[in-house]
Amino acid sequence: MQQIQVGIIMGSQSDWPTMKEAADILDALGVTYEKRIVSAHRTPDRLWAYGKSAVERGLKVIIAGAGGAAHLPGMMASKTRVPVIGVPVQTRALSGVDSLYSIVQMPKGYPVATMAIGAAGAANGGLMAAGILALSDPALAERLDAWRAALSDSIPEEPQDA
Ligand code: RP5
Repeated sequence: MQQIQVGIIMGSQSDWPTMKEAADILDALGVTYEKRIVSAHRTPDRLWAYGKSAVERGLKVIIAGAGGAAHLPGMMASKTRVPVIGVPVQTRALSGVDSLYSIVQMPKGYPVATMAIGAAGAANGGLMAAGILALSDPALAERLDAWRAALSDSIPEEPQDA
């Protein structure tokens, strides 16, 4: 069985449409991952067990998405030294600013690499994880360079009429 490199975790099933953006990027780049619902509030024991075993299970990066009182990324960063990328999920009540503030203001000592709110943040979380892994994986580095070049090439020089 292939070693899982990235853990994509989220606070709720309702976060999956956002976090799938990260999974799609990892699929496109050939990075192995698992996806799990791990809620800081509803399944705290699951959070603890996941964080406690992350290093021994060989995870290299964790992408954690949550919305509202979004404590999952920070709590995971407290429990494991595996780098945690935080994705603030967009909420209806406060548009995800609540999620962003909950994730980004970590106390000194336990960092979370916080992405933008919503789908772009989740996709960038996937790219950030791939970039970290590419430092020690030349084949992945080549695929990531090609992905970036293709995106660049897809941008027209002139705007078109609608
Ligand atoms: C958070 O509460 C989750 O990360 C989710 O973004 C938000 C709402 O969860 P549900 O009520 O949709 O399950 O814990």
